[in-house]
Amino acid sequence: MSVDVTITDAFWERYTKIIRNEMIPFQWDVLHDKADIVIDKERDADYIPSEKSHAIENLKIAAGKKEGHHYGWLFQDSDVYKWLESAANSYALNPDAELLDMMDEVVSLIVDAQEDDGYLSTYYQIEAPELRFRRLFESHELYCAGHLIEASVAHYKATGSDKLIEVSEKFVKCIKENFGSEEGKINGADGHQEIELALIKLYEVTGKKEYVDLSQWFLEIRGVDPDFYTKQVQENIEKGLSEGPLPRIDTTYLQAHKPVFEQEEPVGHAVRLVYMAAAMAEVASIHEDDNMFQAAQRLWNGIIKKRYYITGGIGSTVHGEAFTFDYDLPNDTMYCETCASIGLLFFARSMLNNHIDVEYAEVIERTLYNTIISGMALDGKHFFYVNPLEVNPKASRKDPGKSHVKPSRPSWFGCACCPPNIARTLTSLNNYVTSVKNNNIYIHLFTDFEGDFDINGHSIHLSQITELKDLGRTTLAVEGVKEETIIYIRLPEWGSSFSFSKETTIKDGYAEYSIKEDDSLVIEFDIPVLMWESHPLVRDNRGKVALQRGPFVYCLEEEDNSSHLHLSTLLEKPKAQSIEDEKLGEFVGLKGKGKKLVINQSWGNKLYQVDAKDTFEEIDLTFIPYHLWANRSVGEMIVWVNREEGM
Ligand code: FUB
Ligand code: ZN
Repeated sequence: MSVDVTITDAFWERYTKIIRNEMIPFQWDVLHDKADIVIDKERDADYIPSEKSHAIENLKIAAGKKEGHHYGWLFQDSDVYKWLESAANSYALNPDAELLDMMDEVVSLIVDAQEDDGYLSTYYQIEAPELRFRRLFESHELYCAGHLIEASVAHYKATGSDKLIEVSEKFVKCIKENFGSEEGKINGADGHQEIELALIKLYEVTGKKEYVDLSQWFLEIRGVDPDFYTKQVQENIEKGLSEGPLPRIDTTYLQAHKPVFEQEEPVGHAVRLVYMAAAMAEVASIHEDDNMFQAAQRLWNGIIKKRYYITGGIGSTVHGEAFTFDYDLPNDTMYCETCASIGLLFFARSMLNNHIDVEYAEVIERTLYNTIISGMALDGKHFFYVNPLEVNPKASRKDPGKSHVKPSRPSWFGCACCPPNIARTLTSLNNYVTSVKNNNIYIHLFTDFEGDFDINGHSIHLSQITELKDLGRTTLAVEGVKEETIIYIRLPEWGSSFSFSKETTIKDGYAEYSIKEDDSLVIEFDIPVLMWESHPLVRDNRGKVALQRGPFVYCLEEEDNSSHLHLSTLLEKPKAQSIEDEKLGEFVGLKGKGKKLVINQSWGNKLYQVDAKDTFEEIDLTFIPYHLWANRSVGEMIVWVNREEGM
């Protein structure tokens, strides 16, 4: 069943152009250590390698083309693979010779760096071949293999060349020779999930079921023996391959504390959890494995119902880049890593592959239009790793507990997982717009696209044009209809008063539109400003609201509203207003009346006062879409704003 969707929306074309014209060449320079930039540590810690990327250089050394040592994280190779995937995706959108040359250079280097038996991980090749696959709690060898596989699939789809797929298949053969339940093989999974997802993609292009089986094996072996990783290290010490003492391995951080079927709640490192859960949902859908699906659904519920930010971010703490506990959603110390929201996007998409539920589609939208694109600056050359909901630049500078909360986007990071992850994700958004289930077509996203769908052996063409100005409007034109066809169009939760030009039935958050011949449908609706409140147990948001209009969550920035944003209170529901800004471009802002506490003279030099009399001044508040913040100046920002009681 083939589906071929092209996004034609100006909103997303802006991003794909920035990525092609700015981000991909910029990241190429960084990976080649040719960019004139300062690399930031993602948080204050001496051990973070931030002098240079060295990622291409590591591959050259592994390939024997250069001499030297490995530099960077154990997973530095993955930066190159993600870059390659984004270049391939971008090439698929708009082929150009320059990009092809750049990709060819990297592909040849990877081919040359691969060992004869298929192994590839520059750190272990250069520095510690004796420890290959022997320190899986931290080695990231299969994580990097996963990114290599994903790059090879994208490269094959974009160029038709199977040069890199061959590298991937050779590596997977090596992995299969080393891992498995058979005597003498390694009976465990990589500490960082990723290969599980990638193997599904490899299956999709090769048709080889063994790759899904291997993915399932990795998922199911995880956590069966929580001591697996410690035993590996212990054995290395005993064999004289490494020195003691034994590290304390937190298996919860790796989601290896118990088998996935027994994991009742999302814990540990957020990116790992969602990459794993996405793979679980994929395997469940391919193998129609309800047990696996239920396990994935439990993790889903644990995130979305209790550990999920309004901006689509996840991960409440920098410690272990991790989940914490239910309703613990601090706004100014959180993590909300860009990669974690990207992983959540994958998870939501994979859940939709099992069955259609509007909640999965809403999460796709919320992550994408808010945290994920907040991860990049509009110049395509600066990135957030952590996406806060509240920032005070002074706190970021002076409070060691907030060193990870950057008030502006750095050019690059010692750990550069996020920048190329954004690039590969935003160049493959066509995968998130629609689904086909039981020969019915589902449209999840409110964006312009053209698509060809193979339904019951014939091709149906859809084109969707959307408008999100004063009113919402979507126009759907359908061609090639030969028999009754049902199209479901998601009615976003942020719309109201929907009207339809043709007969439709509303079912589970989607408008059901049944047609027997070519036709078109216009849906019109209001786009009210939504004032979200949090569950009362979210301590940080009591008495506050977060605003949303359309798919966008909004924020206040110091640039428009002066400093001490925490002293401002919203007095009325703001109104949408078109804004044209030199740096931000054209967008819909929100403007409304507010009041601001005046720090009156009675405070003098006092820190505390009994019966302080509050006085306020009236102010105008201007909100901008969250993803646009930190593109103009460095200043305060808040998403959750005080609201007047009874408003
Ligand atoms: O460990 C590889 C990547 O680095 C993770 O996915 C990110 O969270 C960062 O820790
Ligand atoms: Zn990241």
